[in-house]
Amino acid sequence: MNVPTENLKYINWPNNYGDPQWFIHDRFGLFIHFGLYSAGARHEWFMTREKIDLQAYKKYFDYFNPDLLHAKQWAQYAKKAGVKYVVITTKHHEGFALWDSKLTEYKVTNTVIKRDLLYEIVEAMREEGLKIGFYHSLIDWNHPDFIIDGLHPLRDDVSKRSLANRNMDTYIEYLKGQIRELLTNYGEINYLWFDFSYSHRDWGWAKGKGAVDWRSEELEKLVLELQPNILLNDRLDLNRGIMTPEQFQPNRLNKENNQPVIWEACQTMNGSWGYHRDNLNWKSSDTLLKMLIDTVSKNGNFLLNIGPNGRGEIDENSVVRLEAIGEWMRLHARSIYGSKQSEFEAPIDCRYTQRGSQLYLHIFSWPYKHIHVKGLAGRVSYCQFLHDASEVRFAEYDPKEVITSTETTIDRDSVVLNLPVQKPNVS
Ligand code: FHN
Repeated sequence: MNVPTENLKYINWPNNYGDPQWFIHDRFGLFIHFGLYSAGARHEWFMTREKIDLQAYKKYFDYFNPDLLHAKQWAQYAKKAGVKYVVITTKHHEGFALWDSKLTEYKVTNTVIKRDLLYEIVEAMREEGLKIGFYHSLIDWNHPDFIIDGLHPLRDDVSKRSLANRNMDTYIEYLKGQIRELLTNYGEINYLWFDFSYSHRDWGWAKGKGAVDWRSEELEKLVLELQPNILLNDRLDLNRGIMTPEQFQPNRLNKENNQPVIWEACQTMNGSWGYHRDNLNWKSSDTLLKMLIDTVSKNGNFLLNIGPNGRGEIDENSVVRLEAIGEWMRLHARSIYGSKQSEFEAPIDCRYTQRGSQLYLHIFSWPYKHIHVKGLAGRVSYCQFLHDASEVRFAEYDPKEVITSTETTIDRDSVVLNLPVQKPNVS
């Protein structure tokens, strides 16, 4: 495949992966964690954290009935929030299939709801023009042949079962079979988000299996055979694909060997990926918005998570934040879509995002008395504050007209932009 020139500047992006231009342009995605754990209402890991054995956990399967799930409503919230793609959990670590898999009885069409919810969600998102990503867990706490390891103490029922009876190769064939179902029966899938394995990166929390255990090369080959234009993240532990740091904001451009990589920060609204009834660590809309802007200012994508509850509803706390971000995006999406990090260093407590020659100054703290904008001399013909102080638009660069300073009084404060005359020392 002829890799577009833009990609050539990104290392760890194999020629046989899909063209990432849409991803790099779109910048903003919605992560959706939804499964049996949503009915448990206390984080998607509660089965392991509380050492609940498979038999006891089965009650969530027996009672799972998201009767208030209206996929069209989910899609409308996503669209209005300004996201351009969604990544939905097909199967999380619990092993429950959100689609009508022929390879397991542990699936949504065997629950009270009986419907293939993944199909409904995918169709509704597509109708809103959103690209489709599938999250798929390599880990499977339900499958009899999956050898559980990793961060948390083994559940009693697992340690009782002799590990000798487990055959990871049998599990990997099952894993490949379900990937085949997902990438064959649901139309074009734009992004595959495997989870999780990070033995090659020192991000602390990820232990356990790696590319050899997952037979990652085979999985990758199968995915690309079924969906040749698909993008993959880097959690097959092959050190290639979209780098996906989670729950933290890198403090600099993500690079490897000093070359930019394609990366995406995934963040929760409240510290829990799956619905958590009692979790009170909600980030404000303002904080989430700044994280989006900060990520783009560092040439990354922002994947914001929601965890619908066991009835299939997106809770009010999440809706409020989606709507607030959507209102900002209504005014300023042009500083996000198609934008990336600027060649200039932004003033303190500000961020630049740049789209072509259009520079956007995002002012994070307000009121602001003076902003000294360095290194733009000769590159800016005028600066104007649009109606919302979170965006200042520098017009097209015009080397002829140089302004040395501009004073613009805006509704909340006057701001002085000093534009030195020397040529920018663009490094
Ligand atoms: O263990 C999972 C977790 O539940 C969640 O799905 C996140 C999302 O990036 N990935 C893993 C590590 O935290």
